[in-house]
Amino acid sequence: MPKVSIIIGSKNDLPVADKAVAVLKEFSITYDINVASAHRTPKRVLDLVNESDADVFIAIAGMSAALPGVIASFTIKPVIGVPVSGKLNFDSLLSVVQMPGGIPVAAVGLDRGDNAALLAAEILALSDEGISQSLIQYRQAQADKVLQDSDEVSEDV
Ligand code: RP5
Repeated sequence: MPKVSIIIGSKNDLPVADKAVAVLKEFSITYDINVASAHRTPKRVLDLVNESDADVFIAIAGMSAALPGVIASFTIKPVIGVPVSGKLNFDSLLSVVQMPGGIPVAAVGLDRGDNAALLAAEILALSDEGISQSLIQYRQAQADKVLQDSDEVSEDV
């Protein structure tokens, strides 16, 4: 059973994690979620990664967001980093994106827990036909919505 592990740096990051959870539930993807801080509980981060049976990690953190990179340093599984918005925004964004060579993190936009889960689904879909079909349907539904929206707003004056 494909699985995603979500780790948030603080309970205060939960609203961003909820966006990821909503998508994972929509695709019936198994997940777990834990709070662990790269700065406050580094040993716990290591233990969570070592003991995890997940295929993909989603790491969500704000400020000096070391969490995604630290998780990536402990595993060769894909890590998707979600920077959390705050007073500055560039702090977490750059902390997640600007990884040194050799330890990549797949970064999504500020607070984009939804995109992180979709990217995780795309990774899992490489070896899961059910998730692959769900993604195709999801894309079609998005396209249909755009056309429906266009019909609703279009005017030909
Ligand atoms: C980060 O610092 C957490 O991911 C959170 O986004 C931010 C602030 O943490 P709290 O002080 O709100 O717990 O490590």
